[in-house]
Amino acid sequence: MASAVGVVAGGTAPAHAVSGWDRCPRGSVCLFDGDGGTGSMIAYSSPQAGLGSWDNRANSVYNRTGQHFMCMYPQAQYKTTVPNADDSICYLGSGNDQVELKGDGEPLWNGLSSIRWAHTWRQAAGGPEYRSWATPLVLPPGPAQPFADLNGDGTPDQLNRTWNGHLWFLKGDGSGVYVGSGWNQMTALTRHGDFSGDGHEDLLARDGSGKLWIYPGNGKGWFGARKLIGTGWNQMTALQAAGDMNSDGHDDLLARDSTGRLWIYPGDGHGRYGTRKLIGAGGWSMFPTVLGIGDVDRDGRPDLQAAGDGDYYTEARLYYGTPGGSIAQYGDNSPVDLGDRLL
Ligand SMILES: [Ca+2]
Ligand SMILES: [Ca+2]
Ligand SMILES: [Ca+2]
Ligand SMILES: [Ca+2]
Repeated sequence: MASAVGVVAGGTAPAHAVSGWDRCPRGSVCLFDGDGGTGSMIAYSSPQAGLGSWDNRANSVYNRTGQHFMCMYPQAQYKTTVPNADDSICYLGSGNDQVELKGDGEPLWNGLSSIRWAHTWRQAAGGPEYRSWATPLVLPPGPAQPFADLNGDGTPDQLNRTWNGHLWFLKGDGSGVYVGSGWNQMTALTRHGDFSGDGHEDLLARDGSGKLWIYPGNGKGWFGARKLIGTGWNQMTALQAAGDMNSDGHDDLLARDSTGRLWIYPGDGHGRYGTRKLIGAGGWSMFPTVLGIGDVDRDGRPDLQAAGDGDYYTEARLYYGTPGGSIAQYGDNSPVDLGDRLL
């Protein structure tokens, strides 16, 4: 196998040679035919659907890849012995994990035959790179949502940036459509609005140098050629599009600066922004998340949720959009206890 490097222990060892687990090169998963990293070793740099001469031979395994998720199977092709049998081992480790395989009662007593590791659980267990997501409701086709509907089918959809910077469009049926690569260079991404004025929802992205780009949506879930909106946006610690906050018919952008103030940048419907207006005088830095959640009170103006980690629970505060394009906190100053719910 091209990616495998066989190393045979024993023979004439050079002075100060590493031994045991330490023989395993960084970036590799190593199999040993002895316990505790002893005996012969083979190192792999990529997952193995079959182990060749190492089939059923390993007694200990060292995941030194830095990738936290690994699954080990008793059959080739990442299969268990009997369908639905719980005789594979999948685990979340540190990415630097030493595993003994053949203790009494261990699932892999009869031997390891394939092994896979990845940055995400779903990939290690054989799922797709993108997050599998399906809308809980099957709705008839309807008009496009005010936002959160990139393909205009009347139902909200998602974008998923994976660990390696790939962007996927998830339309809500469990499938994923690959949009492109290189998205990890972006330090902020936000959608929820038609900023170019063509009726299709767009994506805004800030790169590492502080440039803010618009990726115009094509109405099908992916994007046309990007255009530069402006520079200097890396002074902002959060960017969030939340819809048309000031009720002028154009979707707007919210930005939090490093002193915790919240600003609205009114969109002009052509991918540019007018003079910003302060809507939060300070204190917004306590919320890691500022989220446009749509029109909660159905007054026609989009509303906001701000959420952060409290001492004992996730807390969130709801802010209603007000006439004139500002916001007002719902209720008193107490945060809402959301328990462990996700937003
Ligand atoms: Ca949709
Ligand atoms: Ca657009
Ligand atoms: Ca507006
Ligand atoms: Ca509202």
